Amino acid sequence: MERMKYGAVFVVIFLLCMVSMKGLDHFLAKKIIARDAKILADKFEKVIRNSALELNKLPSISKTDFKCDQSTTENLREFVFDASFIRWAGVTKDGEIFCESNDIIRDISKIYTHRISPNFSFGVVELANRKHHEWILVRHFEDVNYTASITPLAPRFFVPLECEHCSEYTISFKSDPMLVFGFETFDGKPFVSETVVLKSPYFVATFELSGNFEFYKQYSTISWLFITIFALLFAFGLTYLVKRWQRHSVSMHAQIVAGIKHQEFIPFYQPIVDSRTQAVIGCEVLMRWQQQNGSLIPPNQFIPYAEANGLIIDMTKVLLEHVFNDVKSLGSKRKALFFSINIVPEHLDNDDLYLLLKGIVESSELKPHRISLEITERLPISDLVAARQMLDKIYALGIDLKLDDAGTGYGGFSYVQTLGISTLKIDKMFVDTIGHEDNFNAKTIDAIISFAQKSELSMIAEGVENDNQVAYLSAQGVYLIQGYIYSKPLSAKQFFQ
Ligand code: G
Ligand code: G
Ligand code: MN
Repeated sequence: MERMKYGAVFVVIFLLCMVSMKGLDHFLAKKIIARDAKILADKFEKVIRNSALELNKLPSISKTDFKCDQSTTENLREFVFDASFIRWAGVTKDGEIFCESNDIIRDISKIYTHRISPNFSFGVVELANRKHHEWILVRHFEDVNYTASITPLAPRFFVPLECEHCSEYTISFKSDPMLVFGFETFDGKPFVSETVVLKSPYFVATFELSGNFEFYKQYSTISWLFITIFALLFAFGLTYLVKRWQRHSVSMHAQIVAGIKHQEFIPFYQPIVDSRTQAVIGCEVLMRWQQQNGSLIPPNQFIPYAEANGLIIDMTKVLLEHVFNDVKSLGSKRKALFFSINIVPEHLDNDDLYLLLKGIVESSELKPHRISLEITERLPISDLVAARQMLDKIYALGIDLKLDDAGTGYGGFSYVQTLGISTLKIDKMFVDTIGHEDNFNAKTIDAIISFAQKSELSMIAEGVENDNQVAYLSAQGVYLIQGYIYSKPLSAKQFFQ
């Protein structure tokens, strides 16, 4: 069962990893293809611009003056020889050739051109077999033209490709006259395609590079072997971590359950002192985990887990029983100190806490006014009305409620009123700002105090560490102090002495 579970976890992680690596590879391939498409489009533009500059070097002509003799033919021939991309040039009009650089028999009657600047046109001659085409650049005069044939760019000349028949490109001039041409060398179906838009003051053309699966594969940079090995290792590692984490939480859970059974959650007591008289008037009960091996674990190592996993309820029960026993055996003759117990919102979800408190109040010397609850503002209460109904039952026993960590969390004014809070515990965070009046929170402590006074709430300041803080608080009317200045949390023995 266990094996199958982790097997499934492994397979899921493995597949997810494969899919995402392949996705990444695809993404990268598309990026490189897009870059190559841009290179190709730039080359195309450059060839045309270059050829136009070359054609501009030829002398101006008109039909009446022009004679095709030995010297003009020779000039054209030299021109073609010098020009980079031009393989034929001629003087033409309406598909008729008057003079040409070399006597290749060519038919320029089927020429489709597109105006690309005031006196230049770009075009294609469609050849009989339609497999190839010629690029044509025309320089216009009044009644006669220079026409040049340009070597078309085959993609394989500059896109690093091993496959001959796996890609094509098309260039389309969308405006009138529509002109579409390209290289159709495809085997199979197009798989990827990237588009670049060419814009000049005279025209807008769309350049599109497409390829079949074979073409796409060349751009793929992460191999299947690597992906598989990586995914295997990754899945192994992650499954191992998941397993460890599960074991850890299972053992945490099991250990706490055993700890509850053996009543290992014991109270420490931190005195709360009236700074006017220096008298201890009560204490906060702080949980410690005393394991059978003798180690004492502080709450931050298990309380968050216990609070999140529904274990805190039973732990609080164990804790309360210890408090009750401590009072009975060590503190019965002592004066009426109160014991402030930490609870979480979940404690108010059902009758358990209420019944436990009721039992203690009815059967022991711990009178209700000596028990107090503190609920933290750090955790939200989902149903305030239901919580208040439960609290009313507890209040009826004579037990009151303090707001712990006041000012740090979800509470707020309405919360205090709705829940019927008796006392605010001013968090250490705000006490720490005393003497640092530049701090923003320094204003907050005054606000909290004045809110409490207006609402007629009692106050206890937490985390008080020096005389300065005591003096400041005292000047504001806050006399009940809990903090290292008086005492750290103490074991039962130390506290009751
Ligand atoms: O004891 P210590 O001083 O380290 O307390 C650490 C935190 O653990 C405090 O924020 C306190 O609110 C919380 N804590 C201590 N005891 C209990 C307890 O019995 N129940 C709950 N819910 N929290 C506790
Ligand atoms: O439940 P609450 O978060 O209020 O618990 C009070 C916490 O503050 C406990 O962890 C307790 O040990 C700690 N504490 C109490 N007094 C002082 C103090 O003066 N200084 C410091 N640093 N911590 C304190
Ligand atoms: Mn507390």
